[in-house]
Amino acid sequence: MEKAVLVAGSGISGISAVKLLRQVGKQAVLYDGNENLDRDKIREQAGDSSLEIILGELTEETAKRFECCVISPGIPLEVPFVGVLRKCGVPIWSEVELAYRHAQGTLAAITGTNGKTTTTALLGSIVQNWVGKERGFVVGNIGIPYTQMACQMKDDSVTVAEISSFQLESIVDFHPNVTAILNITPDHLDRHHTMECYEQVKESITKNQTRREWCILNYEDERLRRFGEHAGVNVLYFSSQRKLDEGMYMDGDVIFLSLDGETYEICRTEECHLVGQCNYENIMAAVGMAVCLGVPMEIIRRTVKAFRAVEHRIEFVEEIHGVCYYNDSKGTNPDAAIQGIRAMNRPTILIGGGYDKGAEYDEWIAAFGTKVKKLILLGQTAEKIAACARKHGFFQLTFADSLDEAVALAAQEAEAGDAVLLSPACASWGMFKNYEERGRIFKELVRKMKNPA
Ligand code: UMA
Repeated sequence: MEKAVLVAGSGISGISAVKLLRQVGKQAVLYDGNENLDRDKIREQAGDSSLEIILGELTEETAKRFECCVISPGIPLEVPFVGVLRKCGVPIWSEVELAYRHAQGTLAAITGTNGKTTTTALLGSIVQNWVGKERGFVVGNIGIPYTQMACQMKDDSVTVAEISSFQLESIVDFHPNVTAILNITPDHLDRHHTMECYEQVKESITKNQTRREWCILNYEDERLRRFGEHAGVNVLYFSSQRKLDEGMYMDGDVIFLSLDGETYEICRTEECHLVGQCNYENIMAAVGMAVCLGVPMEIIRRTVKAFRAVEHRIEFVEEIHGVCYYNDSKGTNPDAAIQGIRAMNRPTILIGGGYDKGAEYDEWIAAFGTKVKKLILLGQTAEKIAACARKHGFFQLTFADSLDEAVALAAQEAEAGDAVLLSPACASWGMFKNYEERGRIFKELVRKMKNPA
Protein backbone atom coordinates (compact mmCIF):
# COMPACT_ATOMS: atom_id res chain seq x y z
CA MET A 1 0.00 0.00 0.00
CA GLU A 2 1.21 3.51 -0.83
CA LYS A 3 2.44 5.39 2.22
CA ALA A 4 0.78 8.63 3.35
CA VAL A 5 2.46 12.06 3.49
CA LEU A 6 2.73 13.76 6.86
CA VAL A 7 2.07 17.51 6.77
CA ALA A 8 3.51 19.29 9.81
CA GLY A 9 1.89 22.53 10.97
CA SER A 10 -1.74 23.56 10.79
CA GLY A 11 -1.20 27.19 9.74
CA ILE A 12 -1.91 28.38 6.20
CA SER A 13 1.04 26.45 4.72
CA GLY A 14 -0.02 23.13 6.27
CA ILE A 15 -3.68 23.50 5.31
CA SER A 16 -2.75 24.39 1.69
CA ALA A 17 -0.32 21.47 1.51
CA VAL A 18 -3.05 19.06 2.68
CA LYS A 19 -5.39 20.41 0.00
CA LEU A 20 -2.75 20.09 -2.73
CA LEU A 21 -1.98 16.49 -1.74
CA ARG A 22 -5.67 15.65 -1.90
CA GLN A 23 -5.91 17.25 -5.37
CA VAL A 24 -3.06 15.09 -6.66
CA GLY A 25 -4.52 11.93 -5.13
CA LYS A 26 -2.16 11.50 -2.18
CA GLN A 27 -3.24 10.63 1.33
CA ALA A 28 -2.25 13.36 3.78
CA VAL A 29 -2.09 13.16 7.59
CA LEU A 30 -1.81 16.44 9.47
CA TYR A 31 0.50 16.83 12.47
CA ASP A 32 0.78 19.76 14.86
CA GLY A 33 2.84 20.00 18.05
CA ASN A 34 0.10 21.96 19.79
CA GLU A 35 -2.07 19.45 21.67
CA ASN A 36 -4.77 22.02 22.41
CA LEU A 37 -5.86 22.59 18.82
CA ASP A 38 -9.43 21.94 17.80
CA ARG A 39 -9.48 18.99 15.37
CA ASP A 40 -12.90 19.88 13.96
CA LYS A 41 -11.79 23.41 13.15
CA ILE A 42 -8.69 22.12 11.33
CA ARG A 43 -10.82 19.63 9.36
CA GLU A 44 -13.16 22.45 8.41
CA GLN A 45 -10.26 24.63 7.21
CA ALA A 46 -8.85 21.72 5.22
CA GLY A 47 -12.30 20.99 3.76
CA ASP A 48 -11.98 17.32 4.76
CA SER A 49 -14.15 15.94 7.56
CA SER A 50 -12.21 12.67 7.67
CA LEU A 51 -8.69 14.14 7.73
CA GLU A 52 -6.46 12.21 10.16
CA ILE A 53 -4.87 14.62 12.64
CA ILE A 54 -2.07 13.86 15.08
CA LEU A 55 -1.45 16.38 17.85
CA GLY A 56 1.33 16.56 20.45
CA GLU A 57 4.00 13.90 20.44
CA LEU A 58 4.94 11.85 17.37
CA THR A 59 6.15 8.31 18.11
CA GLU A 60 8.61 6.29 16.03
CA GLU A 61 5.95 3.74 15.28
CA THR A 62 3.71 6.42 13.78
CA ALA A 63 6.59 8.13 11.95
CA LYS A 64 7.36 4.92 10.03
CA ARG A 65 3.99 5.12 8.27
CA PHE A 66 5.05 8.10 6.16
CA GLU A 67 6.70 8.45 2.77
CA CYS A 68 7.85 11.98 3.57
CA CYS A 69 7.03 14.97 5.77
CA VAL A 70 6.07 18.37 4.36
CA ILE A 71 7.07 20.91 6.99
CA SER A 72 5.64 24.41 7.57
CA PRO A 73 8.20 27.22 7.61
CA GLY A 74 7.54 28.23 11.22
CA ILE A 75 8.71 24.86 12.59
CA PRO A 76 12.43 24.75 13.47
CA LEU A 77 14.21 21.58 12.31
CA GLU A 78 15.54 21.04 15.83
CA VAL A 79 12.19 20.11 17.35
CA PRO A 80 11.96 16.51 18.68
CA PHE A 81 9.42 15.21 16.15
CA VAL A 82 11.75 16.07 13.24
CA GLY A 83 14.45 14.03 15.00
CA VAL A 84 12.03 11.08 15.22
CA LEU A 85 11.19 11.33 11.49
CA ARG A 86 14.87 11.55 10.55
CA LYS A 87 15.68 8.53 12.68
CA CYS A 88 13.03 6.61 10.73
CA GLY A 89 14.50 7.75 7.40
CA VAL A 90 11.51 9.94 6.49
CA PRO A 91 12.63 12.77 4.14
CA ILE A 92 11.68 16.29 5.22
CA TRP A 93 10.45 18.63 2.49
CA SER A 94 9.74 22.29 2.78
CA GLU A 95 6.19 23.30 1.84
CA VAL A 96 7.69 25.17 -1.17
CA GLU A 97 9.39 21.93 -2.28
CA LEU A 98 6.03 20.15 -2.45
CA ALA A 99 4.54 23.10 -4.37
CA TYR A 100 7.47 23.24 -6.79
CA ARG A 101 7.08 19.55 -7.64
CA HIS A 102 3.46 20.10 -8.67
CA ALA A 103 3.82 23.53 -10.30
CA GLN A 104 4.54 24.31 -13.95
CA GLY A 105 5.92 27.24 -15.93
CA THR A 106 8.64 29.74 -15.10
CA LEU A 107 9.62 30.54 -11.51
CA ALA A 108 11.29 33.71 -10.20
CA ALA A 109 12.22 33.50 -6.50
CA ILE A 110 13.30 36.29 -4.19
CA THR A 111 15.04 36.05 -0.84
CA GLY A 112 17.06 38.38 1.39
CA THR A 113 16.74 39.74 4.89
CA ASN A 114 14.82 42.87 3.96
CA GLY A 115 12.83 44.07 0.98
CA LYS A 116 11.58 40.63 -0.13
CA THR A 117 7.91 41.49 0.10
CA THR A 118 8.18 44.82 -1.75
CA THR A 119 10.38 43.31 -4.47
CA THR A 120 8.04 40.32 -4.84
CA ALA A 121 4.98 42.55 -5.08
CA LEU A 122 6.67 44.85 -7.61
CA LEU A 123 7.98 42.01 -9.79
CA GLY A 124 4.57 40.32 -9.47
CA SER A 125 2.92 43.47 -10.75
CA ILE A 126 5.41 43.74 -13.67
CA VAL A 127 4.78 40.09 -14.57
CA GLN A 128 1.00 40.44 -14.37
CA ASN A 129 1.14 43.51 -16.62
CA TRP A 130 3.15 41.38 -19.04
CA VAL A 131 1.36 38.02 -19.13
CA GLY A 132 -1.96 38.93 -17.46
CA LYS A 133 -3.35 37.93 -14.05
CA GLU A 134 -4.41 34.48 -15.28
CA ARG A 135 -0.83 33.51 -16.07
CA GLY A 136 1.08 35.60 -13.52
CA PHE A 137 1.16 34.28 -9.91
CA VAL A 138 2.52 35.88 -6.71
CA VAL A 139 3.09 33.41 -3.87
CA GLY A 140 5.16 32.42 -0.82
CA ASN A 141 6.17 34.22 2.36
CA ILE A 142 4.21 37.27 1.12
CA GLY A 143 1.17 35.45 2.57
CA ILE A 144 -0.22 33.18 -0.18
CA PRO A 145 1.22 29.69 0.23
CA TYR A 146 2.89 28.40 -2.94
CA THR A 147 0.99 25.10 -2.46
CA GLN A 148 -2.30 27.01 -2.66
CA MET A 149 -1.67 28.06 -6.28
CA ALA A 150 0.65 25.33 -7.63
CA CYS A 151 -2.06 23.19 -9.25
CA GLN A 152 -3.46 26.18 -11.16
CA MET A 153 -0.13 26.82 -12.89
CA LYS A 154 0.39 25.86 -16.54
CA ASP A 155 3.37 25.60 -18.82
CA ASP A 156 3.09 29.26 -19.79
CA SER A 157 2.59 30.55 -16.20
CA VAL A 158 5.10 32.92 -14.65
CA THR A 159 5.31 32.70 -10.86
CA VAL A 160 6.99 35.20 -8.55
CA ALA A 161 7.71 33.71 -5.12
CA GLU A 162 8.91 35.36 -1.91
CA ILE A 163 11.01 32.70 -0.20
CA SER A 164 12.17 32.99 3.43
CA SER A 165 15.18 31.33 4.99
CA PHE A 166 12.74 29.09 6.90
CA GLN A 167 11.31 27.83 3.61
CA LEU A 168 14.76 27.26 2.11
CA GLU A 169 15.94 25.06 4.98
CA SER A 170 14.34 21.92 3.54
CA ILE A 171 14.40 22.34 -0.21
CA VAL A 172 15.62 19.45 -2.37
CA ASP A 173 14.86 19.96 -6.10
CA PHE A 174 13.34 23.46 -5.79
CA HIS A 175 14.73 25.17 -8.88
CA PRO A 176 13.77 28.75 -9.77
CA ASN A 177 14.78 29.99 -13.24
CA VAL A 178 15.66 33.47 -11.96
CA THR A 179 16.58 34.32 -8.35
CA ALA A 180 17.50 37.37 -6.30
CA ILE A 181 19.24 37.69 -2.93
CA LEU A 182 18.66 41.28 -1.89
CA ASN A 183 20.87 41.54 1.21
CA ILE A 184 21.96 39.44 4.17
CA THR A 185 22.09 41.03 7.62
CA PRO A 186 21.56 39.42 11.04
CA ASP A 187 18.02 38.11 11.52
CA HIS A 188 16.34 34.96 12.84
CA LEU A 189 19.53 34.00 14.71
CA ASP A 190 17.39 32.28 17.34
CA ARG A 191 16.58 29.77 14.60
CA HIS A 192 19.72 29.65 12.41
CA HIS A 193 22.16 30.29 15.34
CA THR A 194 25.13 31.64 13.33
CA MET A 195 25.44 34.14 10.48
CA GLU A 196 27.28 31.47 8.46
CA CYS A 197 24.28 29.12 8.68
CA TYR A 198 21.85 31.93 7.86
CA GLU A 199 23.98 32.99 4.84
CA GLN A 200 24.25 29.43 3.54
CA VAL A 201 20.51 28.92 3.77
CA LYS A 202 19.82 32.15 1.85
CA GLU A 203 22.41 31.30 -0.82
CA SER A 204 20.88 27.86 -1.29
CA ILE A 205 18.08 29.50 -3.31
CA THR A 206 20.51 29.15 -6.26
CA LYS A 207 21.63 25.58 -5.51
CA ASN A 208 19.80 23.92 -8.43
CA GLN A 209 20.31 26.78 -10.92
CA THR A 210 22.59 26.28 -13.92
CA ARG A 211 25.10 28.51 -15.69
CA ARG A 212 22.44 29.42 -18.22
CA GLU A 213 20.24 30.97 -15.52
CA TRP A 214 20.44 34.23 -13.59
CA CYS A 215 20.76 35.39 -10.01
CA ILE A 216 20.46 39.08 -9.10
CA LEU A 217 22.72 40.18 -6.23
CA ASN A 218 23.38 43.38 -4.29
CA TYR A 219 26.89 44.59 -5.18
CA GLU A 220 27.04 46.69 -1.99
CA ASP A 221 26.56 43.64 0.26
CA GLU A 222 30.06 42.28 0.76
CA ARG A 223 28.85 38.79 1.59
CA LEU A 224 26.81 38.64 -1.58
CA ARG A 225 29.60 40.07 -3.74
CA ARG A 226 31.87 37.29 -2.43
CA PHE A 227 29.15 34.73 -3.06
CA GLY A 228 28.68 36.04 -6.63
CA GLU A 229 32.34 35.29 -7.38
CA HIS A 230 31.88 31.55 -6.96
CA ALA A 231 28.12 31.03 -7.48
CA GLY A 232 27.29 28.37 -10.07
CA VAL A 233 24.92 30.69 -11.90
CA ASN A 234 25.12 33.87 -14.01
CA VAL A 235 25.16 36.92 -11.77
CA LEU A 236 23.75 40.37 -12.50
CA TYR A 237 24.45 42.94 -9.78
CA PHE A 238 22.66 46.06 -8.65
CA SER A 239 24.21 48.98 -6.79
CA SER A 240 22.89 52.11 -5.14
CA GLN A 241 26.44 53.45 -4.68
CA ARG A 242 28.33 53.13 -7.96
CA LYS A 243 27.93 52.87 -11.72
CA LEU A 244 28.19 49.29 -12.96
CA ASP A 245 29.31 48.31 -16.47
CA GLU A 246 26.75 45.52 -16.39
CA GLY A 247 23.64 45.57 -14.15
CA MET A 248 21.33 48.06 -12.45
CA TYR A 249 22.64 51.17 -10.68
CA MET A 250 21.75 54.64 -9.44
CA ASP A 251 23.42 57.72 -10.79
CA GLY A 252 22.14 60.69 -8.79
CA ASP A 253 18.38 60.36 -8.78
CA VAL A 254 18.15 58.12 -11.82
CA ILE A 255 17.98 54.32 -11.99
CA PHE A 256 19.76 52.81 -14.98
CA LEU A 257 20.24 49.36 -16.45
CA SER A 258 23.40 48.53 -18.41
CA LEU A 259 23.31 45.34 -20.43
CA ASP A 260 25.44 44.08 -23.32
CA GLY A 261 26.98 47.51 -23.84
CA GLU A 262 23.64 49.38 -23.93
CA THR A 263 22.39 51.68 -21.14
CA TYR A 264 18.68 52.18 -20.48
CA GLU A 265 17.10 54.76 -18.17
CA ILE A 266 14.45 53.04 -16.03
CA CYS A 267 13.10 55.97 -14.01
CA ARG A 268 13.92 59.04 -11.96
CA THR A 269 13.24 58.51 -8.24
CA GLU A 270 10.77 61.43 -8.13
CA GLU A 271 8.63 59.51 -10.66
CA CYS A 272 8.17 56.55 -8.22
CA HIS A 273 5.85 56.23 -5.24
CA LEU A 274 8.38 54.08 -3.37
CA VAL A 275 10.78 56.11 -1.23
CA GLY A 276 14.12 55.49 0.47
CA GLN A 277 17.35 53.84 -0.66
CA CYS A 278 16.16 50.38 0.37
CA ASN A 279 13.22 50.74 -1.99
CA TYR A 280 15.42 51.93 -4.86
CA GLU A 281 17.42 48.74 -4.31
CA ASN A 282 14.20 46.70 -4.43
CA ILE A 283 13.28 48.41 -7.70
CA MET A 284 16.69 47.60 -9.19
CA ALA A 285 16.40 43.93 -8.18
CA ALA A 286 12.89 43.62 -9.63
CA VAL A 287 14.02 45.31 -12.86
CA GLY A 288 16.95 42.89 -13.18
CA MET A 289 14.71 39.87 -12.64
CA ALA A 290 12.12 41.18 -15.10
CA VAL A 291 14.78 41.69 -17.77
CA CYS A 292 16.06 38.13 -17.20
CA LEU A 293 12.49 36.86 -17.59
CA GLY A 294 12.23 38.67 -20.93
CA VAL A 295 9.72 41.40 -19.96
CA PRO A 296 9.77 44.31 -22.46
CA MET A 297 11.39 47.48 -21.11
CA GLU A 298 8.28 49.62 -21.59
CA ILE A 299 6.19 47.38 -19.31
CA ILE A 300 8.96 47.43 -16.69
CA ARG A 301 9.22 51.23 -16.75
CA ARG A 302 5.46 51.76 -16.65
CA THR A 303 4.92 49.38 -13.72
CA VAL A 304 7.82 50.73 -11.65
CA LYS A 305 6.38 54.24 -11.92
CA ALA A 306 2.81 53.17 -11.06
CA PHE A 307 3.68 50.82 -8.15
CA ARG A 308 2.70 51.83 -4.60
CA ALA A 309 4.32 50.75 -1.30
CA VAL A 310 3.35 47.50 0.33
CA GLU A 311 1.22 47.77 3.47
CA HIS A 312 3.23 47.92 6.73
CA ARG A 313 6.52 48.83 4.97
CA ILE A 314 7.30 52.54 5.61
CA GLU A 315 3.62 53.16 4.87
CA PHE A 316 2.34 56.72 5.26
CA VAL A 317 -0.80 56.65 7.47
CA GLU A 318 -2.02 60.19 8.27
CA GLU A 319 -0.91 63.74 8.95
CA ILE A 320 -2.38 65.10 12.20
CA HIS A 321 -1.55 68.65 13.35
CA GLY A 322 1.51 68.71 11.12
CA VAL A 323 2.81 65.34 12.42
CA CYS A 324 3.22 62.55 9.85
CA TYR A 325 2.54 59.00 11.07
CA TYR A 326 4.28 56.06 9.38
CA ASN A 327 3.56 52.36 9.82
CA ASP A 328 6.70 50.25 9.40
CA SER A 329 5.45 47.25 11.38
CA LYS A 330 7.33 45.05 8.91
CA GLY A 331 10.56 46.45 10.40
CA THR A 332 10.87 43.21 12.37
CA ASN A 333 14.65 43.25 12.74
CA PRO A 334 17.24 46.00 13.39
CA ASP A 335 18.39 46.22 9.78
CA ALA A 336 14.87 46.64 8.39
CA ALA A 337 14.18 49.22 11.08
CA ILE A 338 17.35 51.15 10.13
CA GLN A 339 15.88 51.49 6.62
CA GLY A 340 12.71 52.87 8.22
CA ILE A 341 14.66 55.56 10.08
CA ARG A 342 16.67 56.42 6.96
CA ALA A 343 13.49 56.96 4.97
CA MET A 344 12.30 59.67 7.43
CA ASN A 345 13.14 63.24 6.46
CA ARG A 346 11.99 64.92 9.71
CA PRO A 347 12.66 64.68 13.47
CA THR A 348 11.23 61.32 14.49
CA ILE A 349 9.53 59.80 17.49
CA LEU A 350 10.14 56.11 17.21
CA ILE A 351 8.02 53.28 18.63
CA GLY A 352 10.07 50.07 18.97
CA GLY A 353 10.46 46.77 20.80
CA GLY A 354 8.63 43.46 20.77
CA TYR A 355 9.53 39.77 20.71
CA ASP A 356 13.18 38.77 21.35
CA LYS A 357 14.72 36.99 18.33
CA GLY A 358 18.21 37.24 19.83
CA ALA A 359 19.16 40.34 17.85
CA GLU A 360 21.66 43.04 18.85
CA TYR A 361 20.41 46.62 18.68
CA ASP A 362 23.68 48.61 18.57
CA GLU A 363 23.58 49.45 14.86
CA TRP A 364 19.91 50.38 15.02
CA ILE A 365 20.56 52.81 17.88
CA ALA A 366 23.65 54.17 16.14
CA ALA A 367 21.40 54.93 13.14
CA PHE A 368 19.23 57.25 15.28
CA GLY A 369 21.80 60.04 14.82
CA THR A 370 20.10 63.35 15.58
CA LYS A 371 16.92 62.30 13.78
CA VAL A 372 15.30 60.23 16.52
CA LYS A 373 14.06 62.57 19.28
CA LYS A 374 12.46 59.97 21.47
CA LEU A 375 12.22 56.20 21.65
CA ILE A 376 9.06 54.64 23.06
CA LEU A 377 9.59 51.00 24.01
CA LEU A 378 7.21 48.08 24.17
CA GLY A 379 7.28 44.34 24.76
CA GLN A 380 9.76 41.67 25.83
CA THR A 381 12.81 43.47 24.40
CA ALA A 382 12.08 46.88 25.99
CA GLU A 383 14.67 46.55 28.79
CA LYS A 384 17.33 45.03 26.54
CA ILE A 385 16.93 47.86 24.01
CA ALA A 386 16.89 50.50 26.77
CA ALA A 387 20.17 49.17 28.18
CA CYS A 388 21.72 49.22 24.71
CA ALA A 389 20.45 52.78 24.05
CA ARG A 390 21.92 54.04 27.33
CA LYS A 391 25.24 52.39 26.46
CA HIS A 392 25.22 54.46 23.25
CA GLY A 393 24.41 57.67 25.15
CA PHE A 394 20.75 57.81 24.08
CA PHE A 395 18.55 58.59 27.08
CA GLN A 396 15.33 59.89 25.51
CA LEU A 397 13.44 56.74 26.46
CA THR A 398 9.91 56.01 27.61
CA PHE A 399 8.21 52.67 28.28
CA ALA A 400 4.66 51.79 27.30
CA ASP A 401 2.60 48.76 28.30
CA SER A 402 0.59 48.67 25.10
CA LEU A 403 0.63 49.98 21.56
CA ASP A 404 -2.34 52.11 22.54
CA GLU A 405 -0.30 53.83 25.25
CA ALA A 406 2.73 54.14 22.94
CA VAL A 407 0.72 55.96 20.26
CA ALA A 408 -0.80 58.31 22.86
CA LEU A 409 2.66 59.10 24.29
CA ALA A 410 4.05 59.69 20.79
CA ALA A 411 1.20 62.07 19.94
CA GLN A 412 1.82 64.01 23.19
CA GLU A 413 5.51 64.29 22.46
CA ALA A 414 5.30 65.20 18.74
CA GLU A 415 5.36 68.75 17.43
CA ALA A 416 4.28 70.00 14.00
CA GLY A 417 7.00 69.01 11.50
CA ASP A 418 7.83 65.72 13.28
CA ALA A 419 7.25 62.13 12.21
CA VAL A 420 5.96 59.31 14.40
CA LEU A 421 7.31 56.00 13.14
CA LEU A 422 6.29 52.53 14.28
CA SER A 423 9.34 50.50 13.28
CA PRO A 424 9.91 48.04 16.12
CA ALA A 425 13.15 46.22 15.05
CA CYS A 426 11.52 43.15 16.64
CA ALA A 427 8.91 40.56 15.76
CA SER A 428 5.39 41.11 17.01
CA TRP A 429 4.89 37.65 18.53
CA GLY A 430 3.75 37.65 22.15
CA MET A 431 1.74 40.87 21.85
CA PHE A 432 0.16 40.37 18.44
CA LYS A 433 -0.65 37.52 16.09
CA ASN A 434 1.77 38.87 13.49
CA TYR A 435 3.27 42.11 12.19
CA GLU A 436 0.20 42.69 10.02
CA GLU A 437 -2.06 42.79 13.07
CA ARG A 438 0.39 45.12 14.85
CA GLY A 439 0.43 47.45 11.83
CA ARG A 440 -3.33 47.41 11.41
CA ILE A 441 -3.92 48.25 15.08
CA PHE A 442 -1.37 51.08 14.84
CA LYS A 443 -3.18 52.53 11.83
CA GLU A 444 -6.55 52.26 13.57
CA LEU A 445 -5.18 54.07 16.64
CA VAL A 446 -3.76 56.86 14.49
CA ARG A 447 -6.95 57.24 12.45
CA LYS A 448 -9.01 57.33 15.64
CA MET A 449 -6.95 60.33 16.79
CA LYS A 450 -7.72 62.07 13.50
CA ASN A 451 -11.45 61.24 13.58
CA PRO A 452 -12.32 60.54 17.23
CA ALA A 453 -15.95 59.73 16.35
N1 UMA B 1 4.14 24.39 14.99
C1 UMA B 1 4.44 23.11 15.43
N2 UMA B 1 5.64 22.93 16.07
C2 UMA B 1 6.52 23.95 16.24
C3 UMA B 1 6.21 25.25 15.78
C4 UMA B 1 4.98 25.42 15.14
O1 UMA B 1 3.69 22.17 15.27
O2 UMA B 1 7.58 23.74 16.81
C5 UMA B 1 2.83 24.60 14.33
C6 UMA B 1 1.99 25.63 15.07
O3 UMA B 1 1.28 25.06 16.12
C7 UMA B 1 1.09 26.17 13.98
C8 UMA B 1 1.89 25.93 12.70
O4 UMA B 1 3.01 25.14 13.03
O5 UMA B 1 -0.13 25.48 13.89
C9 UMA B 1 2.30 27.29 12.15
O6 UMA B 1 2.96 27.17 10.95
P1 UMA B 1 3.81 28.42 10.41
O7 UMA B 1 4.43 29.15 11.56
O8 UMA B 1 4.75 27.93 9.36
O9 UMA B 1 2.70 29.43 9.85
P2 UMA B 1 1.91 29.55 8.49
O10 UMA B 1 0.58 30.08 8.89
O11 UMA B 1 1.95 28.33 7.67
O12 UMA B 1 2.70 30.79 7.77
C10 UMA B 1 3.91 30.54 7.05
C11 UMA B 1 4.89 31.70 7.29
N3 UMA B 1 5.20 31.81 8.72
C12 UMA B 1 6.43 31.71 9.20
O13 UMA B 1 7.40 31.53 8.49
C13 UMA B 1 6.61 31.88 10.70
C14 UMA B 1 4.32 33.01 6.77
O14 UMA B 1 5.33 34.00 6.86
C15 UMA B 1 3.97 32.85 5.31
O15 UMA B 1 3.31 34.03 4.86
C16 UMA B 1 3.05 31.65 5.10
O16 UMA B 1 3.65 30.47 5.65
C17 UMA B 1 2.78 31.37 3.59
O17 UMA B 1 3.94 30.98 2.91
C18 UMA B 1 5.18 34.99 7.92
C19 UMA B 1 6.52 35.26 8.59
O18 UMA B 1 6.53 35.79 9.69
C20 UMA B 1 4.69 36.30 7.32
N4 UMA B 1 7.67 34.94 7.94
C21 UMA B 1 8.98 35.21 8.48
C22 UMA B 1 9.45 36.61 8.07
O19 UMA B 1 8.94 37.15 7.07
O20 UMA B 1 10.37 37.12 8.74
C23 UMA B 1 9.97 34.20 7.90
